[in-house]
Amino acid sequence: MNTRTKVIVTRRLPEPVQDRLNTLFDARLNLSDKPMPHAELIEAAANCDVLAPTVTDHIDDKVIRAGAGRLKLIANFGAGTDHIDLDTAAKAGIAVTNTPGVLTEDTADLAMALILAVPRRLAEGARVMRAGDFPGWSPTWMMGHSIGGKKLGIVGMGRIGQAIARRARAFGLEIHYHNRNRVSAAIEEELGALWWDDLDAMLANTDIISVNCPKTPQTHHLLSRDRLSKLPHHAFLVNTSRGDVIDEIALADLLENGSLAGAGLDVYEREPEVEPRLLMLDSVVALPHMGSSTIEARIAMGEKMIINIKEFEDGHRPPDRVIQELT
Ligand code: 8YV
Repeated sequence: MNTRTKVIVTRRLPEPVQDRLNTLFDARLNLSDKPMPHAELIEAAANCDVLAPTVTDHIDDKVIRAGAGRLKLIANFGAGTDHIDLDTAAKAGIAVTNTPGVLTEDTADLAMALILAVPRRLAEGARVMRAGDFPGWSPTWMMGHSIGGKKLGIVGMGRIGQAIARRARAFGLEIHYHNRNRVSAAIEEELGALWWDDLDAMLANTDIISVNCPKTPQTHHLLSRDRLSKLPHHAFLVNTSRGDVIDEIALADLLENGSLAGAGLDVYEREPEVEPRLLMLDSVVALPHMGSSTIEARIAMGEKMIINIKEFEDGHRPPDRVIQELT
């Protein structure tokens, strides 16, 4: 009888991670990388000790209940756990872990790239070149907006928000932030960051907004149509968190009618679907959810996931346990 811990991984992971999983556990990998339909997730949950999903898997109450009995741990590959029904998992006594920290710097780099790319019209310029439409230099052509001296409003000052603030300071941006809890005075001082208790007031006073809060029931459409309308018309909006935090249709409406100057988006409300108008506008730089997509981050995420499984298997408290208050 096989007594090794059975781990089912829902997507293909970098080779060194898969090799390590094979060495340590009785691992069932997904070499084709085809996302598992809901019925397959249910079947997987019922037949493993550890399920290792990613953001593309909807681990709802049905999947979790199917696992009740054998399934002991959901070891997510990724930091966000909004795709997992944490409440049902807690009630079923199934632990959940994630992989925070190791993707912070890479995600912050991508956010900073969008903060630069949208006002400076980088994607538009690259499209012009590719189309062979460069008419030669002109004093008034392709004018964007300066970055230095602008006010950056960070919505969600966790690890990634802070890492963006560090980068943004070097580009001469003024740092403003809104967060449920004010960060420590030492961090505020280091980042030169000004806390706004009132999100609406901050939005009305910033030039570039960066969304970095997690998706929770409280942050669903935090940037609603009403809030987006409070942004100055010259404002740019960047989202590398979760699409659901912004009302995507309202965003497209406001960009289309010029009530907002531009947007840099890496995440969408209904991935992989994207509101088509966002892909047509020159003022939008749209990326395919690639914030943590570096080989270094993805291997580190895999290693973190494996450490969580191993510690759990050995009877220890896994380092990245996601704690859910029971409701
Ligand atoms: C990951 C992310 O690539 O970690 C997260 O929460 O959004 C991404 O950067 C993805 O979640 C992998 O599951």
